[in-house]
Amino acid sequence: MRWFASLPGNAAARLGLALPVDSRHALEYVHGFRVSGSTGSAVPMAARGVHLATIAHVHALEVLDSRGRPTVEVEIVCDDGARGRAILPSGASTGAAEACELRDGDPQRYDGLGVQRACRNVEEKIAPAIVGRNPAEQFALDAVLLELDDTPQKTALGANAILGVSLAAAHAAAASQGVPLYRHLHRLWSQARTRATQQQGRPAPSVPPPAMPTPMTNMISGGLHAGGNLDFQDYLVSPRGAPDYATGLEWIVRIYNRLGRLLSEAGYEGRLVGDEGGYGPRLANNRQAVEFVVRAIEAAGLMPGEQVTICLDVAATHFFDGQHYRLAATGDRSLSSDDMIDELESLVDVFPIDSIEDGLAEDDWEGWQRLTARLGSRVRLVGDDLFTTNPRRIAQGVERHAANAALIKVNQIGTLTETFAAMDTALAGGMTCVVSARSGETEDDTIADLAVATAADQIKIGSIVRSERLAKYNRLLRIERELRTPAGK
Ligand code: 2PG
Ligand code: MG
Repeated sequence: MRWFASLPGNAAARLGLALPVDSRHALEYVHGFRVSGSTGSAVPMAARGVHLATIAHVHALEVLDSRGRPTVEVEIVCDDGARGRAILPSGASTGAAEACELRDGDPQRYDGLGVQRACRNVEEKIAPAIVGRNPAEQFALDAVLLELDDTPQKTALGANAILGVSLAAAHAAAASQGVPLYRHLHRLWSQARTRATQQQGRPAPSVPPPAMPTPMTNMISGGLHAGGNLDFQDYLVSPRGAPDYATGLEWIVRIYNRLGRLLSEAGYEGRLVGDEGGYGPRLANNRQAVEFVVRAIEAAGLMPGEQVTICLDVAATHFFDGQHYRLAATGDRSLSSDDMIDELESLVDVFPIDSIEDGLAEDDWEGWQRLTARLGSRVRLVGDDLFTTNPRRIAQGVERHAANAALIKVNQIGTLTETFAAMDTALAGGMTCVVSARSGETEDDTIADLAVATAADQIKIGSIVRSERLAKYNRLLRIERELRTPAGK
């Protein structure tokens, strides 16, 4: 039996489903079949009297995100009463290769940012194609979505419409099976990795069980996320030495509070915050921002570098003019790629920095190669705009030795299946993964479960204030308790 037989041809090929999946593991829960017996023969669950939920209704609603901008919410209701809901995030410093966020462009409503067209696409174009399907068949469902919109950046229906359905289906499937979302996603992730390795003839990966990621948390915001003057977008901390997630979170909050006090005492803004909850002071330069964060770690009674490391999201694309990197905070300096690499190296030499995201612009591939050759053995070089969670761009990075880690943002690519493909490509190429929120967020906490399910190295949610961020941090606290608690307690 070819489990992908019911997929539309093109979509199956795009998702890399050209091979029959015959392993016991991969057949489990696929298309309503469970493997039974040592021979691995598939027995339809329906034939054994197990009811398979099907999608009965798909609703879309225009709601608001943390910046007060419209975004898409999708709710899927199954015939067994199970429901799943997802609300889409939105970026400010976006990469050019990101999937399309479809906006209405009607200046009379929300300054053109309305998403009513995307909502209509969900209810009028996508819903008829997926009603009656089992939401647990994520790969088949995503293949249908990709068949409906086969444009490279999902410009026909909008990635906000497509991803809303893809994620809401996962929530509905988890609810229908009575399992936490991270368990359901872990099962899908295992299947995705098995399938990819079979297709590419790689040795089967060992897929670790669900595990807590280390947070990477915004302390000071600059760039496009805050009104200050700093060129770099995020100055973050990561509690690498914390014994567990809950302890790490307490450290982060302590550092954040100490930092606010230090900034205020020095006469800088230490209360008002940027889009992601980081402080937005007008400091003299990028270096001073890092110095403040180091002092805050020390003021919290923690050891910089040992217990807590510093991470940067330079977001260099937004100050690259095609030729030069224009650093305004430090006297309007105009730097070449090599100057920029020198600048980053000089920071790594002095401060306990172990991760730099988007240190160079999204299409400066040669620069990225030199940056990776120079600093790749000392720090994690994370591609965000560079990769846009796109498996093809990540594969290019692996091939060219550009970056050694991938930022994973579900709305940059637009389906769960493609997100898994991006993560698989990164891991198979020796990169680590950082699951990330966007600067525009909501109460949706899906990425917490995604990071746990895939045992991602780190998660980047923004700061530890504002409830759209805390929804994820708090979800992680609950998951950590669940993972520690024996079943049924
Ligand atoms: C980033 C993200 C989150 P945005 O650059 O990593 O910090 O920002 O969502 O604006 O792209
Ligand atoms: Mg970034």
